[in-house]
Amino acid sequence: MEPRASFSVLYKACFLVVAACALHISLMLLFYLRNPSTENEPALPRHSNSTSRSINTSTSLSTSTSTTVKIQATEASSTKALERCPETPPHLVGPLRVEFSDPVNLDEMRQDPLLSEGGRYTPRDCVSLQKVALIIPYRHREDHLKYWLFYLHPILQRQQLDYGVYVIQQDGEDTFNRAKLLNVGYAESLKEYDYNCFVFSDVDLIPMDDRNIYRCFDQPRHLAVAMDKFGFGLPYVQYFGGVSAMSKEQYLKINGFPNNYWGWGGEDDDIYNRLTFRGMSISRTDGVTGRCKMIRHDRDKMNEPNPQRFHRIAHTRETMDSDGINSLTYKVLKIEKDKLFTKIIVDIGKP
Ligand SMILES: [Mn+2]
Repeated sequence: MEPRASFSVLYKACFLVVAACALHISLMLLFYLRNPSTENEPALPRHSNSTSRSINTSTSLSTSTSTTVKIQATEASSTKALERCPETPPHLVGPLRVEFSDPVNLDEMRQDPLLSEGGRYTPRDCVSLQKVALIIPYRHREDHLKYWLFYLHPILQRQQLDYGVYVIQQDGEDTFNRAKLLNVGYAESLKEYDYNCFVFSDVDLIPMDDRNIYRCFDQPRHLAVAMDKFGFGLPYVQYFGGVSAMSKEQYLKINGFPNNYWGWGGEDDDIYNRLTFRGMSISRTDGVTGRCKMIRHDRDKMNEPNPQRFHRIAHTRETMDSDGINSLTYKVLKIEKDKLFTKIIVDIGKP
């Protein structure tokens, strides 16, 4: 081939390549000018990706935020959803078998995870209608206390009470003073929790029907309605002994209980006088639901019938404003926490 011819071929080829390139560039330019965003095409997916990721992130963030909000709402609504317990507790069983012949074992009860130290219990599935302090005046009655704890804890739990058990032990061997110990129980239990109802129970009295609810009512409540020792009836209509319940307001309205009834008897009649003098009356359940059993026992030493009781009962009206929770003095010697009760050992002086 001639060099000139080969040059011409080369020239043509180069021209074609340049022309193709020019066409390509101009087409590209044209395409770009018509649709500028296309230039970002390689970037776009990343950008959109990052946008969508950031959207995702913010979505997931907002999702997680809304989840948190939802959780908080659920928590709030679950506390809100924890409704007041019903007026009639749903798990009551009615008449109960109460026997004092076989000894009781409290070990199993002490394992109860629903009970907390000091004999405290709060229902988990609803908000209890009342905060109840159970107050037991006490001395030398260990066996009776075992039965009381054995029978009462399950009953009080079925009754859906937010409760605590306080055993108020009179220290020393001087004459027993039930009413003063009850006053101490009122004052001491309130130091631990905002109780609004107080059940004052002898250690040897066990209800035979869990429908007799150990809480407070519009009027002071008498709970030992039909004791076996009185032939399952009341010894007299005004009887307010054994087990009774008063709201904080009712208790304060009568200035609490008398502090100067040393020995057996009379203090419950004084309390009855107080509540009538303040325009209140006794509330009770019926004579069947109100049945209860007393653990048979000999009279305690240093709890002889109080010979002054009749004289004192006759003067409640004059004495009640100066003798009561407003004049109570005592000294706490020891506070013991058992799983099933709080024992407060107290020096209340002597007659
Ligand atoms: Mn008794």
